[in-house]
Amino acid sequence: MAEYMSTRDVKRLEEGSKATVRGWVYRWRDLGKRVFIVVRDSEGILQLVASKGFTPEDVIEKARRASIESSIIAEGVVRRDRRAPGGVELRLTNLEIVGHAEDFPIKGGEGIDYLLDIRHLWIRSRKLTAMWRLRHKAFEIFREFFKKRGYWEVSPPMLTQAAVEGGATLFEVNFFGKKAYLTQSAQFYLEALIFSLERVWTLAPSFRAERSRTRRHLYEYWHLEAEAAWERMDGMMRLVEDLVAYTVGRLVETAHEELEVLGRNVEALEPSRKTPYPRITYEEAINILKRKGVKVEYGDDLGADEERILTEEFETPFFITHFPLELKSFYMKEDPQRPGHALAFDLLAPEGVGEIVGGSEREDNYEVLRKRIEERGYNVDDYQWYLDLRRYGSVPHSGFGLGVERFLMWVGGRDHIRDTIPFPRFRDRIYP
Ligand code: NSS
Repeated sequence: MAEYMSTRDVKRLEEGSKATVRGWVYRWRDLGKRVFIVVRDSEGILQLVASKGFTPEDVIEKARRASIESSIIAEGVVRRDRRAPGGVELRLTNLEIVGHAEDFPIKGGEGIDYLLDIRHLWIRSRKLTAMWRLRHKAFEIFREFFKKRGYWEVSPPMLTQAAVEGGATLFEVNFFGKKAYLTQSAQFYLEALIFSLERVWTLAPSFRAERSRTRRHLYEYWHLEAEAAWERMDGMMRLVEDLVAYTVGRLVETAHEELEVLGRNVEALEPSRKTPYPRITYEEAINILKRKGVKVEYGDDLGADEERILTEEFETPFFITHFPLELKSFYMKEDPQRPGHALAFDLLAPEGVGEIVGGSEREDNYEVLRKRIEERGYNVDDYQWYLDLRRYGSVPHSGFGLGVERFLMWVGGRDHIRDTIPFPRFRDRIYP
């Protein structure tokens, strides 16, 4: 039985070593005396060469029939050659075609709608594969970070009975004849869990029936959320910037190949490895926009366009704080120093990406919170369990949510969110 090696490991072998690899035909060229195959596996690509005089005739014949995307097992001898991708090629001694591929429907240059219909095949591309690997590494680093900080990982429900972030983006589910919803955020469940675990986090899907179809909105996205008892807004902002700077730093160190395949200018990420990140208030943000000739007034919400213009002012992520209360969610605490303003923060990523994190200190007083729920016209009964948390040992607390795909858009240098998740749910498609 042959020992299989990854294409990456083959590149570390000495000239003349024997190796067996398996993967899929990525490129193919027949030059008569020689057939070149580039094979790809999860670790990268490797050039295989079948040449007359070295490779047995029947193996050369098989190499001729190895169509693009066929799965193959190849045996050969390592040769160092500057012209080969990665500087190494394998001179074939044997080849098995395991699964012959029909004419592959992606050849390059196809339109986006066509490609989305065959997403299940498109996800094999080198760029997208680099993104899945980057994503995996980011998930690992997030977990590492929270472990270091003493946060407990918890598992909130996906089926819920009320809105966290307003009714407009709720997905309704028929729950045995009753109305239920897909979760918009784990926040309220995390808040319930801090009364025993104090510091908790989770990484789970969130669902938003967004009205706006933009390049940064999904209907289903992965949400990294954390909540901490005793923590005030400032401490939570420090946690968020540490998390982002740590993750960016570790990705730059451990994912340079992925970032290179993605064509990311890694230099641009360097400044973001250092904290603190700049902090501006909502009012300052409005003034910057006005100075830049944008038509906005104090009290307006900041949309994607305004955010993009603000990102021109910074080369790292930056916080916007102290939004007018009515612009933000009902559960946010009012700043006693600045009545009418929320102890809330957004973190915006540079290079045009915009908001990647939303967080706040939470209102921890029963009466105040109840009044807020009523003022917004929500049904108090739906939120009774949430209000209860303020009746039994209430505690100051804060938390945040980071949109994983938004974060990957920035780090991976993608200008559309669909490039950051294998099967994106956006526009009106749920296929494949
Ligand atoms: O609505 S958020 O701003 N805030 C919350 O959901 C809080 N309840 C989180 C918390 O404090 N635990 O969403 C948080 C982030 C936001 O900054 C985006 O990065 C991301 O979630 N987000 C999205 N990403 C992709 N697609 C959509 N539709 C989307 N909506 C929010």
